[in-house]
Amino acid sequence: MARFGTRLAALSALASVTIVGAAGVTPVAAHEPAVSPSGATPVVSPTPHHLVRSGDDVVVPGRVDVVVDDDTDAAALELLRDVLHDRGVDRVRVRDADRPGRAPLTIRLGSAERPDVASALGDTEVPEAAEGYALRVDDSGHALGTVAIGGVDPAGQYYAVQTFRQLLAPSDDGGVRVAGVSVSDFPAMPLRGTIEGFYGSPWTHTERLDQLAFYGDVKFNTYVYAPKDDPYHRDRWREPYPADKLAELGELVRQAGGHHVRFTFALSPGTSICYSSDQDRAALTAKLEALYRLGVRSFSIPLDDIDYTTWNCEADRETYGEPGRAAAATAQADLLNGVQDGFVERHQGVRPLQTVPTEYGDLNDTEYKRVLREELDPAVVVMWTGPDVVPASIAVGQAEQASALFGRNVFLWDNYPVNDFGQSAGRLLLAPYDKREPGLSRALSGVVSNPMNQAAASKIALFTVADFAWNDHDYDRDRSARQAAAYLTGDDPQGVAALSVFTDLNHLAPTFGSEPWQRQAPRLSRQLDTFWAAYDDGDPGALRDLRALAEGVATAPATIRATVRDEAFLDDAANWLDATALWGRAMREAARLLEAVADDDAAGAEQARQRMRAFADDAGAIRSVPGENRVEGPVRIGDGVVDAFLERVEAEHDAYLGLPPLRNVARDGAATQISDWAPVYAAAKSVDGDVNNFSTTSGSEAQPWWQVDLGRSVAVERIEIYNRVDCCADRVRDYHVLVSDRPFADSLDEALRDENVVAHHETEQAGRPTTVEFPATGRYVRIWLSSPEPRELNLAEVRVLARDVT
Ligand code: LTM
Repeated sequence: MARFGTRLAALSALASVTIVGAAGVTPVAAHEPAVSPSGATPVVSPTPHHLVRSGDDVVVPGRVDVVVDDDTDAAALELLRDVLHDRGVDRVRVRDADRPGRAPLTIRLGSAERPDVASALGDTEVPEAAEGYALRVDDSGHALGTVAIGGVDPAGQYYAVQTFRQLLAPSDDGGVRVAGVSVSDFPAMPLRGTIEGFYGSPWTHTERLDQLAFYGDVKFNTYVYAPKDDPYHRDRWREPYPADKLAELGELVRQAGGHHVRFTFALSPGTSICYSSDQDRAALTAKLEALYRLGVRSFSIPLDDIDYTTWNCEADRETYGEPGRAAAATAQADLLNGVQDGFVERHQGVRPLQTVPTEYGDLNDTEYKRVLREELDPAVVVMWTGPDVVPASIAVGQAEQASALFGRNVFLWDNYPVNDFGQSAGRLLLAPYDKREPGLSRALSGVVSNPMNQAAASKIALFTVADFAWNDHDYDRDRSARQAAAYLTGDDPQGVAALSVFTDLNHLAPTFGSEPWQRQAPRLSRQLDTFWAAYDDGDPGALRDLRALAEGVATAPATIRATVRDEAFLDDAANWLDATALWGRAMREAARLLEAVADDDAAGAEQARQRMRAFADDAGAIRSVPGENRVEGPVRIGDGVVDAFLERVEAEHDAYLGLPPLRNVARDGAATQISDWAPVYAAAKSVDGDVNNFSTTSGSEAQPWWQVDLGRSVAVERIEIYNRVDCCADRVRDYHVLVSDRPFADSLDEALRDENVVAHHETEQAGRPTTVEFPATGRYVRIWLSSPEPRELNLAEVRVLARDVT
């Protein structure tokens, strides 16, 4: 519990809003500024359904009485003690209602129906919903203050204390005050939390313990344990957990319970199960039994990402007929109904079984879904990932459709902010939850987020998912993101500002297509647009603003390291922070370059340009941490914004030097290669401006080549070769890069002998794009792989930078 104190210190500081007595009723406004101005209503996350000012703030003295009874929730009481202690209340007396009070402040904590709590709540409405609570802070009538904290159930009490924590703030005299408010609150979604359901390196035990404590803070009540790469969860699902793993699971179950989180144990037998085998069913139940003995009361049998059109045993053909979608659904329903009847319903306190069907990410009415709808026990909870596996948006109508298809309100498994797939190579996905329509709580039984392999770095997105799940109607993306930054920095204003620079530079969400649906670096790109407009207008303040912007980026990492109290977050983000500092330094040099141009200082401009390039190259060479991002790659920060800005600065410098603009003429060219591996890896993929896809030759060429016909002769200055982002960091390749005005000969040797050809031999530096400096004039550019292995060439992007006079 030692770390709990540290976490609380950060949490309590989060509530450092200035609260001044202001009687009157102020409903929570959806677009309220995150830092409350003096006298304003405090900002609480997740956003309460109803929070109004009910009176003046109440001083929190050094002595507080907490009135409890047997129904007071132990976790809520422990949290309350910690919160008070952390705020300097050194004498907390816990007593029952019959004993007289002595302290200047009395907190009544328990069931909202307890007479003394109900009376102190006055006209504050107690919601009916499970996990709801009412809270009232009152100093009226006498000099003594009262806080009534009443839960609909034990979880409600705990969530009320989480809200109380955020109502505390320093007062002008150096003491602490609690905001004079009345709160009626409840979760919109019954199930809220995460599913550790990604591929790649599972979270560590320490990370899971930390996550579970965090879930309590953000009012998540669900954690589904389903790491694809835990062998005992999926590949070797029949085998019992070894004793040490079981002991860890037991500790997680206890940690979850202490934070009102339901530890949901998932077992994925679908890759090898024989549905009709009594032995397999017994193995499955035995595994669930072992977890039940540890205290688990919630179970899931996910059947995602399996082949459902073949059987794993001949017996299934005899029992369920020829394999196919309908037969698969019958077999799965049979298995799941068996677990629901034979295990869940025969064990006390176990919640309805959960599953992920094999068709989980679409809205097509198939035979599979029809059979499941008709044959699956209605008690079984069915997950759905949205209209797609990684959907860009989810509308209420789509959730209603899915619920109709599965015959029950579906449980959303939202693949957000998961980063276990190719397009997120080298990325941290830090954009707030977005494009989930308010009103989804009506059509869903809940939402769990599938987070990143980096647990602590996922907290930013998870904080915002929790906000949405609790109150989807009042969800405000920007306010939630700001509150997440405040949570991580203990509301340090500089820390919040630096974190928002950093999250802006990593403002992406999981995306399967090539078009990101969350815009990268939206704020910086707006700021740079404003700068260029002012610069083009000759505004003398433009360069000053640019310097400030560059400074903000360059110094954000150090500020984050000084203010974020979550060491695990800093570890997860380390390489991205390092890269941000370097991009910021490159931007500083860009500002210097433009200043030198304005001062007609040619030497200064040239030196600044070289330093700018060097910082940018170093930033581009930083890679994700091996074993963290499932798909490793160069760390990508503000891509498409910062790099484009630096290119524009170079163009300004070129114009100053009287050079025609340098342009990537490959984008207009016709790309071909010696052979194609498959149409999706066509040569043209290397000139489409998207580094997420790539071209590949057939895999068996002795001397593979790729080329682009530029359509006309141009003055080539530089060629940049980008390898696949998601592989081969350790491979060092040798290239011959040739430019010619005439088509090339068939063999490299012959081509090199051609006097029309200008060739460079370049050895790739691991993890960096290869830059080949020319000049040469020509229409054709060819890249020949000259190292013997591999016998294929795969290129993400080739940029041919030419001084284009036309
Ligand atoms: O989404 C589901 C149900 N299954 C898998 C996840 O395990 C995986 O993390 C995500 C993202 O790659 N995609 C899936 O299909």
